Amino acid sequence: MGSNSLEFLSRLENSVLRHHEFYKNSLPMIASENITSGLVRRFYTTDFGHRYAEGKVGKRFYQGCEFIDEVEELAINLTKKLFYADHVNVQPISGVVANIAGFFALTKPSDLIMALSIPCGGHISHDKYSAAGIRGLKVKHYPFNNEEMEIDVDETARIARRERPKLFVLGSSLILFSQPVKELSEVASEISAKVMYDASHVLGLIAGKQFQNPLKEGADVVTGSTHKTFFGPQRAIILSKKEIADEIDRAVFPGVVSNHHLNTLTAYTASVIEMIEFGEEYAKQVVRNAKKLAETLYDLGFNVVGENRGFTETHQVAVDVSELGGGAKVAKKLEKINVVLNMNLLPWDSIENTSNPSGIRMGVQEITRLGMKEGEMEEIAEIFHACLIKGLEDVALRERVRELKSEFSKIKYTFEEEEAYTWGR
Ligand code: DSN
Repeated sequence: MGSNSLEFLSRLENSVLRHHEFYKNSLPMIASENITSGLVRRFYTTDFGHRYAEGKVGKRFYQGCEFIDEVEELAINLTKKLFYADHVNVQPISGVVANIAGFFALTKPSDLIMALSIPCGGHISHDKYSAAGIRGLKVKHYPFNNEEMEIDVDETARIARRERPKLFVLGSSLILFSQPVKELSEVASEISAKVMYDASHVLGLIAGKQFQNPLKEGADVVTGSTHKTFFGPQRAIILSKKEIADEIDRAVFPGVVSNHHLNTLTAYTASVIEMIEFGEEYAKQVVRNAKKLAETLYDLGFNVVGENRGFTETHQVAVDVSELGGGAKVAKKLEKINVVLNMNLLPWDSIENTSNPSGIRMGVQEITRLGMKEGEMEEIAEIFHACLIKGLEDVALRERVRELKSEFSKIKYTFEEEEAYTWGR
């Protein structure tokens, strides 16, 4: 091997090792991430990842798919059981791809849809900037009650009866509470519209029966990425009513997915088995932890969002830090002490305010997977207070984070606990 190649390999390995070391010593609190178990990681490295399987189970275009068909069929059947879904498609390779497929199945270009604005929590793919935009849809935002952090259903119904959108998009990226699926499904059936719920953030909480199951409340389609509160690799699923199964499947293939990254299919299937076994216990602890973190932050003087409704019913906590310098400044300050989260627009922010919005958003799903409980949430809130309000030294606080984390290095809620952040030989 040439000396340049050796040098490049060494740089590559060094970056990866330092990344792992950083996460080992940090509090990973990005609300859209999670960690996978050793079991799921083993299924991530199967030969399936070198193969192609276009089409449906039993109706492929290439040979060699016998065992891939067995796995995809198992994934479909287990997912149906877990979510009480009539129809399941497990092929989307990401949440945005699942949403694009949903839009292709349920709308035509230039149709009007209603969705949450990005400051009110809507995902970028629900809006004109991304998936809804490339489908050519017109997007009207729901009226939103900032105090209650919820969609104004009566006003939405009035707008919908007048403007007759073809689709209501629910589910969001900033999601603290359940949403009015039942109410908007009733309005939708009055005006022959459909309801699509993007459950990416709360999929594991739904599987664990700790959050609204949108299908049971009348949604036609549920999309969701499988790696936030769910135990899977980065991938997605679509659940739907039987009567729109064909439209969904056609929109996925040949619509927006060709091959569907089959090593992540095997990993996903293993994660569904983990969810069936451990999902309920995990989801309960996630919600308990988020509530405790939010309450403690509030007691320490932080402006925690959602006070009127008990702060949160999900894995997320949002804090308005505009008086502490804004989301960008606060998120960077926390990163210096190894706390990883993101700045976030809040409903009272302008969409233009992306460089330093009012808020920070955090999720407790990964630290819960590592076994943290209410006591650790109190300690984390104290660390936030010491860093952001008391202004204590970064070095001492980084050490406090490292010490706290050192007791939580293994992945729980799985069949065999294994180290979370080790990699390599
Ligand atoms: N943007 C991600 C999130 O953090 O919610 C989801 O795609």
